[in-house]
Amino acid sequence: MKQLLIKSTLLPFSLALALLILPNIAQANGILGGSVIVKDTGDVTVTFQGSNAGYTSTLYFGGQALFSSNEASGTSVTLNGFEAGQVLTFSILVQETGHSFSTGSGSLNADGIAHAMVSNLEDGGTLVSFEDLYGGGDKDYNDLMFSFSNTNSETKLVQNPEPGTIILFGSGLLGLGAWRLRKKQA
Ligand SMILES: [Ca+2]
Repeated sequence: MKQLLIKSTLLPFSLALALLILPNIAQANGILGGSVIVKDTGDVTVTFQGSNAGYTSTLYFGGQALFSSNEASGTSVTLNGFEAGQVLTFSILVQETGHSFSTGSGSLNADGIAHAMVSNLEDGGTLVSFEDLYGGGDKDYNDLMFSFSNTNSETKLVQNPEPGTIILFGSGLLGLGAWRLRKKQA
């Protein structure tokens, strides 16, 4: 009976630990400096997903201004005629500072650092989150967010583990805790 009680106190602990680990895994899914690559030959729809920035920025594709961050979230533009595998470089121009930052590696940016985090979305497509301060600022990469249909990020180095892995990990901790207690009691 005593052991049963101990086990039930360990369960919330394991769950809390698993929850602590989860947000970090989700964040690791984003690839800083990743590229946006066309998946299938055809169109790409760009949708503004919102801004947490103090500054107003405009999203550009080449020389073409797509939309500004003071427009409503959900505003979208469809770009036509891409080839599968084509790398698309988007950039933001920050109105207040005049700085411009591109997707991809930092080599395209004046401060030499990557400014865009690229995540693969579950339903296909990518989410790109920009940091809008020269030098990286607070590096939270959530100042401006855009989604791109029919695209992939180029690397799959870091992936979300299967949900089953987390459950196994959690129950493993639970088992370890119970084992330790059993040993103590013996
Ligand atoms: Ca920021």
